[in-house]
Amino acid sequence: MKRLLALLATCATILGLTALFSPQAVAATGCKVDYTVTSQWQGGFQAGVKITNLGAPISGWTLAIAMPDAGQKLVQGWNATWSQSGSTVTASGIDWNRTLNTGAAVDVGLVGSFTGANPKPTAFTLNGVACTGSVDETPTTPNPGDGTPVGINGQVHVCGVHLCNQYNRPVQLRGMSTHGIQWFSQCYNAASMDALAKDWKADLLRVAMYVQEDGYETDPAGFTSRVNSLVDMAEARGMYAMIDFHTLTPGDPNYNLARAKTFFASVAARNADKKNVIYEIANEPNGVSWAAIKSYAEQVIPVIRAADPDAVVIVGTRGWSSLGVSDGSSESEVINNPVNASNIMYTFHFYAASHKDSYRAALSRASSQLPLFVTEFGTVSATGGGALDRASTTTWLDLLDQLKIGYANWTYSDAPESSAALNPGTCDGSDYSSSGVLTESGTLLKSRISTSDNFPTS
Ligand code: IDC
Repeated sequence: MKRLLALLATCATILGLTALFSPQAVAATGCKVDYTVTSQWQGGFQAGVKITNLGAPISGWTLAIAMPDAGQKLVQGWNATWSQSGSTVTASGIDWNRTLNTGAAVDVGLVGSFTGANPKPTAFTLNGVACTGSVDETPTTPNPGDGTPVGINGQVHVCGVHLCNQYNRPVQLRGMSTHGIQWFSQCYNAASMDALAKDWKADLLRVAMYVQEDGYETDPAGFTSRVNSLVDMAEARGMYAMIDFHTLTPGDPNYNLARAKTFFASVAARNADKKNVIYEIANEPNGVSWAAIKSYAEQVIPVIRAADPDAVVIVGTRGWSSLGVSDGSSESEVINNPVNASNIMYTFHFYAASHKDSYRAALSRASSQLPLFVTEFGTVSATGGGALDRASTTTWLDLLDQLKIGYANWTYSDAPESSAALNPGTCDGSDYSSSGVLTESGTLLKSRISTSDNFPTS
């Protein structure tokens, strides 16, 4: 027996399988870094950095990125504390990503400037240990041959009451909304985006950027970068990205008019050449008249059009984007007084356990008159919690499918609330694909979204 083991061990060594037999080699060591330049412009760039811990669990980390010279300057970074000394750029873990178990990964990112050519990193260390690494250039733009939603449909536009693709044929985009990116940025990384694109076969990622509640107003430049980075991650996987200016409290979008103009001028200029971006200018106006919402829209839309003339813009509606129904009004206030702009759609939201037949009737009536997009809905009550209402959700989704109205579900996150698609704790790990990570709501939505799109191509 001993001889047999020795023989096996020798064969294993020859085959490079020593780890199976030698206890010391079982624990992997070191780290892996994937550094991706997600976009680059004259004198500047943005990069995403995925750090995977291949060693023992660590409760704090510092990544050092060696640049060939000091010609590259860190401008800002996110998801870590960033600094630069000479030609070394460092990032240290923060509260929620400080602990990295074996195999766990964290996504951070930076914006930098450079003179001459953009220098590429030459080495990475994590807590002083050398990492294996890869440096990728900007991902290629989706094209028709790649079979992705953006590759097939290209730049979308409004045609009659529908959203149409590059062949001028109506399409329904089905996908998921992030939770507030100020709270759940750990959920949006390469692994979770891969799962959304490949396993869920989602067409769309809605990027919910709250303006208040520790959102955009606290760090305009940082949130703008994070939104852009998610646009790039969606683009790299052929998904549309809906940039949601997530106003909620206060409900009058005019409170944030100046911020909206600044934000949209920036993201529209930066993303003008992309085909995958849709702008949603006010999540859920509430306690405010349709006239005030329309006035806001007519000031923000020209700012977007000036930078990105061909993108679809979606306008929130009265009563938490219920077309006025939750305020005792109806879609007729919009039909009788539409926003003075072309290539726009109107928002309709519902939460299946709270909003039923009267809301479905309003959506059905409106759908023959107004281009509509369900940019957010829940399978549960309007609080985002409570029991999943399977019957109402199914009735709603069947109706949206029949009317070819696009939708995004609240939320692709592991928030501890029943509207979330992922079980609590999922975003601390790297598995977003197995069925065990899905909540009841996530299981239902994945089964709906992953069915074939059959996008028309002629
Ligand atoms: C909820 C979140 C919850 C968070 C709250 C804060 O689910 O975790 O504490 O926002 O504002 C909406 C909003 C959306 C709400 C969601 C559920 O667009 O921001 O998210 N909802 O209440 N409209 C109807 C329901």
